[in-house]
Amino acid sequence: MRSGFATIVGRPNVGKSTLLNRILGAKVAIVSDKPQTTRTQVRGVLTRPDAQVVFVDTPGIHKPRTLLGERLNDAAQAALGDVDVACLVLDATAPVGPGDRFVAARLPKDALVVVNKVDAASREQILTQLARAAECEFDEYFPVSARSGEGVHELVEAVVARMPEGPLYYPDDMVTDVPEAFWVAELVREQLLAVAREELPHSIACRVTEWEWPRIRCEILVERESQKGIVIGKGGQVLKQVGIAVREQLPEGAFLELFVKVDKDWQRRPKALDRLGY
Ligand SMILES: Nc1nc2c(ncn2[C@@H]2O[C@H](COP(=O)(O)OP(=O)(O)OP(=O)(O)O)[C@@H](O)[C@H]2O)c(=O)[nH]1
Ligand SMILES: [Mg+2]
Repeated sequence: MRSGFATIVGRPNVGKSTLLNRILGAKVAIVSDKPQTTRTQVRGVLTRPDAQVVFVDTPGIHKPRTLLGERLNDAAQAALGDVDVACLVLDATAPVGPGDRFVAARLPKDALVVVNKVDAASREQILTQLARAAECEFDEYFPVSARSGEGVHELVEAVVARMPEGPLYYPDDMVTDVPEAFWVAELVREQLLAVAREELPHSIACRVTEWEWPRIRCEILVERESQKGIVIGKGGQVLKQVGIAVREQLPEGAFLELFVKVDKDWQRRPKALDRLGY
């Protein structure tokens, strides 16, 4: 039996969480087209007869502008200590830039490089990205599409091959350690991210405050009064659609209550961040 930990890192929006979900064949991390979607480490457990790999998805490493940003970077950085394999994810459709090099500089030399989104890139783009990535002199390179699954099998085999012999760290039927209430709050945030624009995605936080099955109460925090109206929508339309979309992903019978609250500048306040688990 081989077992161990593999961390997935990269700058925001390169597709780390999509990749984690694809590897597991299950949705354990929320995804959006806005940067800084992931705000905590998310563990996804892949168990097979010969191996167990705990994949750790992380927040995209970026230049922080708020305390939240600093905490996101810290969470990603912390996930790099004491792992068996580090996977650096790059976006095949965007040039390798200073943001990627900043992350690369923090990785061990035996990291695996994943060039993601090959479904949306030309052959030329993919080759250029691989050549750029090769300048960092890492061990192995994998062109993949987290969206279609192309190349993901090869990546997983390479990760498994690098795992040392070891015990099961998690029960073999466990796919993630994300607590249920936290997950529901994430699903609500995912729906809001899909409709939010500009600064709003960063200003939204969600927290389940009551769980008396089938009744779940989830608070949506925004930072300013003006953002409240956008989240609620005309005649409550936005909230209503969010509720419908989230309920579809919950066990039948769930009764979800959504409340919007202004928590001024929560992104910059240590206590507010602690309370949210960031
Ligand atoms: N075309 C294409 N799009 C992808 C692929 N993987 C991810 N995406 C898209 O890229 C965007 C970002 O995906 P995420 O998985 O949220 O990216 P992330 O790296 O986890 O982002 P952060 O959590 O913000 O750091 C989403 O719109 C995804 O649908 C891929 O293989 N192909
Ligand atoms: Mg993510």
